[in-house]
Amino acid sequence: MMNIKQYIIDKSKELNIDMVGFTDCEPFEYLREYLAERKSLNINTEFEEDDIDRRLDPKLTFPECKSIITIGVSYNNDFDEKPDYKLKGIISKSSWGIDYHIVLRKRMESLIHEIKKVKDFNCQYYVDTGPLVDREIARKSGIGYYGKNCSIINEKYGSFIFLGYILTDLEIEELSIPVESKCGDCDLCIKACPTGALEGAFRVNPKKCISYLTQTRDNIPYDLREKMGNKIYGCDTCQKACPKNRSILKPNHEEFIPYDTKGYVDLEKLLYMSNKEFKEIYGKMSGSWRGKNILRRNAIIALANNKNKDNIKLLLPLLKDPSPMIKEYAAWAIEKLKR
Ligand code: B12
Repeated sequence: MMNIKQYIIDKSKELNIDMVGFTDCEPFEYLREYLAERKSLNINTEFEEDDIDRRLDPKLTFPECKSIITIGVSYNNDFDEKPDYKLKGIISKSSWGIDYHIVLRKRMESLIHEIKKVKDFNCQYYVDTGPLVDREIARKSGIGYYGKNCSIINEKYGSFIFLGYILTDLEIEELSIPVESKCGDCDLCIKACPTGALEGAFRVNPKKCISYLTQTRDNIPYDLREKMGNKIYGCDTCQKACPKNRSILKPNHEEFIPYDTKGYVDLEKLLYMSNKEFKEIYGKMSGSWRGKNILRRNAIIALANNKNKDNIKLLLPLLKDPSPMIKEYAAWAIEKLKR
């Protein structure tokens, strides 16, 4: 009989899947206390499944689950071409090119298709939006270890990797072996975080994380607005500071080349862009999922942070914007720039 595990590993390579690993479907009971603590401190986010049981137990999502195939795909593309906008905002690497949910789902669909050629099986697959804790599945599957910034770091590809998993009813012998954390004494990520969101090793307070702030619809506290700089979507600071992201493999997958945006937004243009134009330029990137106004809000914060009084005239028309959120942030930004 053929070795299904080796077959999956071989097919993954052919399909441009950089990392693949295998684990069982035992619940991650040991994370229960931490998840409950985050909830009681109100630092869990609106982007995660609320039901802790469902976060921990794969069988509550897929009752027939016997094994999990986990994939990792690098998005650490080199791209240095800067657009010549007068006022630039930054888009994090996780939102370069085509939305990773689509890219990884396609990779997994192709893999499932290949496996079905040799063995019939049932499965469910997820990227980011499933109820389970993706990073824990990746750790258990040997894809990588937790960095002190909480990101999963793969030894060959670093931490700029997206994760996906397939819950299956396949019997897979010889599961992957998790890798020990290799951060050692290094705490460069903790020191680099502009807001102190990394409150300790392996402890991120999402409510202070700039990535969260760029996505939430909640009101952003004034002191944190100031620390967002000109970040319009996501934040790469803790990963850029990480030495484990140096001297690593960079497959430079075509899908994550930021052809449309070059990794930046034109702040001036974004503020007054039509929905149609927004869709054309930013529609394909993962960072557009919260809609145009959230990114416009972040652009207002960026204009306030760049401290140039000339920005006031750009902001004034926004005091009449149909969105109460935009009006409020514009008023705050104008006041801040006047000082
Ligand atoms: C909510 C969410 C966010 C929130 C909260 C982040 C967070 N850390 O929880 C916000 C909006 C801030 C966010 C930001 C980002 N996210 Co996000 N996010 C998620 C989501 C939907 C849930 C995360 C979650 O479960 N958090 C729960 C808490 C408990 O997890 P945690 O804080 O990471 O804590 C872990 C460690 O503390 C560890 N741990 C606890 N105690 C101890 C003790 C020791 C000794 C050790 C070793 C470990 C350890 O276990 C915990 C559980 O995994 C997942 C997808 C999913 N469904 O799982 C993506 C996901 C985690 N995000 C991802 C990405 C890419 C990002 C960003 C890099 C995007 C960006 N550039 O802006 C940043 C990174 C921020 C960071 N440093 O974590 C990837 C991570 C890939 C990777 N290589 O790790 C994921 C897995 C999506 C995916 N499928 O690819 N995200």
